[in-house]
Amino acid sequence: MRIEKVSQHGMLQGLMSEPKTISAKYFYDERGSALFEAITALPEYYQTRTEASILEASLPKLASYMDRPVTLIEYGSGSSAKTRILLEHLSNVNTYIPIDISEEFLAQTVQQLSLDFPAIRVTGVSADYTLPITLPPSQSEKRVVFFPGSTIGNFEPDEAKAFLANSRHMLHAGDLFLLGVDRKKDVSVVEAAYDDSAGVTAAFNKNVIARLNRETGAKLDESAFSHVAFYNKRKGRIEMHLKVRSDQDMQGLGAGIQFSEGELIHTENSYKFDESDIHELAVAAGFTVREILSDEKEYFSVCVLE
Ligand code: AVI
Repeated sequence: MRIEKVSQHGMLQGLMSEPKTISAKYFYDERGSALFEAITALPEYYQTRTEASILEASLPKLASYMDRPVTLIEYGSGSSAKTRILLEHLSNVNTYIPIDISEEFLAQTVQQLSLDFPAIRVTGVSADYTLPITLPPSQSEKRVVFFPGSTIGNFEPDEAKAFLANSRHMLHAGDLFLLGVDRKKDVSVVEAAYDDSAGVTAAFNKNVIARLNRETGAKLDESAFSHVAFYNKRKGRIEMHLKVRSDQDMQGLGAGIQFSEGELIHTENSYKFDESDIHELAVAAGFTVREILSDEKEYFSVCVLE
């Protein structure tokens, strides 16, 4: 009976397992998405600004790869902030297809970009980009997929390979895949990025408890969970967890699920990559690595895959 009830909300699935998990996809409700935007501007979260600086510094190089009319396709485009750098400077991009799950957000982005870039045809596709997608027809000769932000790091290694391999199927010889990846580096730098001094990442992580309360009637005490983030060196990933500070019983749809003091709920993995990881991933998915563009400290890379 309880299992039947639990299956009514996806967030509860992982809470039935041992150890308990909540899929990272549940971070991104309206508040979670706003908190993530705030994370990208934090001093400790170097990823976003570093990737933008790599793109800016690499524009001539990127332009040389885009020697023919290009359709730029972006997975999980959000506000398309980084893409603006490409749209502004890569004159061969004549079509831009942002793909995002949030239809409302996408509509706003498409409207604004169409005004800002009247020469570029902007067609939004509202879809879950991890599933097969049919793209609108385009007249360009070359397709370039852009998947920034090291979102690939939130996939498990096998999922990442399968996802890239699937994406490759919609590309033809000479098309490109631009993949943003966060690099392996000093542990203290990575851990600070996931446990910032202003507590924004902690709020982002704990927002899933608020969401459980709202959407399943769980009646959990939000202050009874604390944010934990650490680098797992063996697996090459940052792990985020919620630590239970005092025993809690869920109400509502998840009635019967109990949290014990000291228990960890695993909420996210964020894999980091060195050069050999990048090659292994690309080759397993059927791509060739044309070039790895990085900042001076090699904190982040934009990989040009073909
Ligand atoms: C979206 N993704 C690439 C972010 C990351 O760094 O793994 C999500 C995030 N989690 C905590 N801070 C940011």
